[in-house]
Amino acid sequence: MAIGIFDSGVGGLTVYKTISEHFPELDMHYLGDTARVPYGSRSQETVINYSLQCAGFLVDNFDIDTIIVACNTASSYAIDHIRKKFKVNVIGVVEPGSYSALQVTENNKIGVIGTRATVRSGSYVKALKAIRSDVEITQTACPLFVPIVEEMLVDTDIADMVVRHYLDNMMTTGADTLILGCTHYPLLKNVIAKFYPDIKIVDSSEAIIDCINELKLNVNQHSKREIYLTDESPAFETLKNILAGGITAKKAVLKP
Ligand code: DGN
Repeated sequence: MAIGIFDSGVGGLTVYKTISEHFPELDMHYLGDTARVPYGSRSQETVINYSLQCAGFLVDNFDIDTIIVACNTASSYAIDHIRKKFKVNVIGVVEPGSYSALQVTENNKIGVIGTRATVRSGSYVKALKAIRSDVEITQTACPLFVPIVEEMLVDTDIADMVVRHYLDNMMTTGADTLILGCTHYPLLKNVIAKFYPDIKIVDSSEAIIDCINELKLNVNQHSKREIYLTDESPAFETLKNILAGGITAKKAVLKP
């Protein structure tokens, strides 16, 4: 048995890396839809359609029993559709991230950052309120964070300026907890912590580890790792050594 992970591109490798570290013996197949990234600026209908194709690729080609929807945008719009269509376990990042944030907040005030589409969907707000209705939530879309990560600008003044540009206002709301609601944002964790050392940062990729543990998956001891991309990706070449152990990507062709 194995896990299939998909993302709109290569950002989901943050999730792949976290799972690899926690479950080194598990077989994992990653699909990045690099031909059609970003999902964050697309319509709900398109995100659902693309996400079903990605899930279909994983189910058709590998003996998987679990799909991890690493992409927050896809998790926000398509998780119910994927659960309905495929008879495997489906874990997204929104519910586990919300649950973790509610575990750590001390003042019941939570900030959520993500792509425009994730923020617009209100998925984190719904998930948080479903668990605790009186929680106070502030959301901010941070569209420049993705290019900063993919252009390897994390350790520069540009990253510092952009982090402050998006987050200074949010920090005045008194939120004590911040959900990183986008695959790329964990790579900016240190920059965020540098400017807002008191904020508790929730990384959804870590939050899903408990969900995988709960599934009690049978492991084969193969530790097979495969990465598929729907198109060449300069961002993959940039990030593969940091996030994917230097593995070479194979070409994926998705069925329409
Ligand atoms: N993977 C996307 C997400 O987590 O929302 C970010 C990249 C994108 O599609 N914009």
